[in-house]
Amino acid sequence: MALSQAPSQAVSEDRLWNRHMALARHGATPRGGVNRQALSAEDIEARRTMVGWARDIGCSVFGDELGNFFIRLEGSRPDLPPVLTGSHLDSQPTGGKFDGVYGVLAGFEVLQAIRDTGQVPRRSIEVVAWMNEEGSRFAPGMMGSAGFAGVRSVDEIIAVHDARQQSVAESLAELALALPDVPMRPLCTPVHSYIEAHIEQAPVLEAHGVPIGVVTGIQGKRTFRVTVTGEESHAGTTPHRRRRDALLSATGMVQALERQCFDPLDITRFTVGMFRVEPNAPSVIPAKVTFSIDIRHESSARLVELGDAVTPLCLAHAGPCEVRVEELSTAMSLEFPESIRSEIEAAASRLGLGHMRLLSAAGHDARYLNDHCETGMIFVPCLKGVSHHESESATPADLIAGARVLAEVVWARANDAD
Ligand code: HGY
Ligand code: MN
Ligand code: MN
Repeated sequence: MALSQAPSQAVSEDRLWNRHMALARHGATPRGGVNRQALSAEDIEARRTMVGWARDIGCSVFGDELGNFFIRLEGSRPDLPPVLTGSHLDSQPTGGKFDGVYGVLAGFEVLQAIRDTGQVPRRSIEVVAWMNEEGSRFAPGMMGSAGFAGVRSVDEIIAVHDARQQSVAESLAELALALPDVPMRPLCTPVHSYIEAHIEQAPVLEAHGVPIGVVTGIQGKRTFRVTVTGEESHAGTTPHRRRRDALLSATGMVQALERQCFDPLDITRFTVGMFRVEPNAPSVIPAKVTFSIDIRHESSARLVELGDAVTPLCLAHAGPCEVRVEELSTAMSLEFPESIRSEIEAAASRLGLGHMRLLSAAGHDARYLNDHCETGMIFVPCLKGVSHHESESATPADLIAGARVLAEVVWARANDAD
């Protein structure tokens, strides 16, 4: 292997694809998707696989108290803050093989390519798998990156419970028991810059026939949990005038919120993805309904208006029930620095790859790194823009193209003069 070969020329399309298929076995679903929720047994096994791969190429691995997982390629100046890349390994319950995983494996492919060329970067380079980006098991998502960046406290994060009342703290203890040979290090270590590669999860790149997305920023997002409390009673003997039906009140709230968020320009994104009825029995009037709200908009001002209307609307439709509205996360629209955006563009141009700038409608851990260090994102197309679905797909050629651009940017930043 030529020693002076650029890492972007040493990445391997087959190796990258095969690693995606190997990790997809952890939490594989019968319909070809992945259910690998945060800190689940499947998530732990995917990490175990990556620990093996990392050690096979001479990299070291680390964890932190929030379950973030790091793979480190030592540089000639290990005292300098590293260049960080990566994403997440956890998935939605009916997730796909590429959401999050691509950023972790593209970063790892860059490390292996650098090793294969026999070169040593000046700065160390680390690949991270953030804990619980998706927020499907423990809400809200992006816990690992938010904790790393100091946006959420450790105490707040580890106290969150899943639907079976298991806490993040208990799950982190299970992780530590399962992978005892992954050394721990302090939560927030200095970082020179962070670049995350991700599938676009929307159809823009595919529609334009462009292989590389230079991500300009991430649209804002506010999430809520609403708890409606009524009273269970007999479906056959309880007259309407005596009912405190939590489901009727909750559905009234959802319809009112949908009307409030209706947007003729179709820019507003309003979703109730989780709706839990208790006791959920056909002949019992629902005593309690818990539902989620996910509102997104590229205009922060509009997002403030929409989010601020949630509580008054829920109260107005409570009827005979009580209602509790908790805002779980509040994240305004953000822009990535021009410095990294233009480096990604220049890298794509050097490699002869078409590229275009676009805003991310999906959320990413890069949100929280953006206030911590110079941060940027690289998108690659996915089939029909479909994601958070078991049919999520991408092509080996698009995946390796993104990895080449990532290699160019990471290698340049790891060898910068300052
Ligand atoms: O919901 C999101 O935007 C991310 O894919 N978890
Ligand atoms: Mn993701
Ligand atoms: Mn996702």
